[in-house]
Amino acid sequence: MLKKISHIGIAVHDIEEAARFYTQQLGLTIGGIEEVADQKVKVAFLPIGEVRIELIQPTSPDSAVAKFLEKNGPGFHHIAYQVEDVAAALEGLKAKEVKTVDQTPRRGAHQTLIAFLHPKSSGGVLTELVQETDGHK
Ligand code: CMX
Repeated sequence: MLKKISHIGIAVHDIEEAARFYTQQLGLTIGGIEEVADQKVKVAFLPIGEVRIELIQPTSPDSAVAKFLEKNGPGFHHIAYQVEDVAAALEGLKAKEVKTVDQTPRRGAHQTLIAFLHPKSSGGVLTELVQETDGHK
């Protein structure tokens, strides 16, 4: 079902400030910054090999990421796996009694379809499934 790791999400208070470590000290390049209004976040992707580091900054105090930052401070937030068909993967996992955050897929950054599994079902690791669509950037 899983094809590869798509990205690793890191929660940050300020993308520009956090990105300095990845660009100036680790030598990565920002592939783009995008607002995902639906999730009340702004994200920056920094490609490394086939994987991307995703810096996530909340754009509203009631964003899930704002709540995470309040409780834990900045740091690792989620892992995202690429799948061929996110709706089918979600149904398959629900049938295996995995608790999901999303009941159906929704739009993610870069014209992807995404769904989150609940950390209570995955050993405390927030897990995202990602399907690239035709318009994927
Ligand atoms: N990793 C691990 N555990 C997490 C977590 C995370 N990133 N975020 C929240 N939790 C835990 C909390 O610590 C809490 O645990 P306890 O019950 O043991 O205290 C539990 O999940 C519930 O957390 P909460 O703060 O009460 O928040 P909610 O129930 O409102 O929401 C969650 C939790 C995971 C459902 C919500 O954060 C969510 O929907 N996340 C997915 C959406 C998201 O993060 N989008 C931004 C990503 C951007 C992108 O890549 O597109």
